[in-house]
Amino acid sequence: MLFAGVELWPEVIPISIPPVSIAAVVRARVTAACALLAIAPGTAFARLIGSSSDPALVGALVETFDSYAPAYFNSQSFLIGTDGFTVTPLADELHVDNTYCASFGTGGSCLDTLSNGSGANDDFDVVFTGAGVSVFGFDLTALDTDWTIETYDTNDNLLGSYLIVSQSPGLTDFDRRGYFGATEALPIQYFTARSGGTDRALIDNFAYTPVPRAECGGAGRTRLDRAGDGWSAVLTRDLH
Ligand SMILES: [Ca+2]
Ligand SMILES: [Ca+2]
Repeated sequence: MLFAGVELWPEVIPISIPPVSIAAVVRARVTAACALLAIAPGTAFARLIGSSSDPALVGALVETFDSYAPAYFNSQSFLIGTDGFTVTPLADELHVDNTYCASFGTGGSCLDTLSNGSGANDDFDVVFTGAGVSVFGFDLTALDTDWTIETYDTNDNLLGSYLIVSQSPGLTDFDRRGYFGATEALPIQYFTARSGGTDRALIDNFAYTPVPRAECGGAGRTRLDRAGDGWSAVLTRDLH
């Protein structure tokens, strides 16, 4: 283009780009995350966790039970901040013990499947707080009968079923040590532990990773704040 004999740079035609709000981006990401959580169980991620050093447990909260004095209970919550889980036997009681944990390689207090006056009591449920967990695992020792663990989502759908075989007679005495955990395609809201008999076993160093309580399908909580001349987006984690 020439003007009065002066050659100018080729005309630059401004392109009108509709502003894309960060709000829309965040909403899209929340929607994508919710879609990911809706993956059918068993199609991805679901697997047994067999060691406390499994990469899936990196950053997990760990309940050592050490802050709890020995006591029997019908139902007991174990919390770290607002996150945690509640252990409830199907009948009778369970026990926080500090006598035998160290003998089996853990320490302090641990969860003992012994009921006050009723012998071993190893049928119980564990319900996680909030939106559940993405993974959990724990030391399991002194196990002398088979356990079946079933994991469920918040809608009571079965996610996974695992058989934990007795540690004896393969292992003896204080060498009866093992680890069990699981991660699933959907958040785990609770699991059930059912025994093939009645046996006294110990659980310690219970690791779990809470699922952020971002709401899906209208239940989510995304906070968008207008700051100064531009949008700042804050995806909050609902911890109540
Ligand atoms: Ca402990
Ligand atoms: Ca036992």
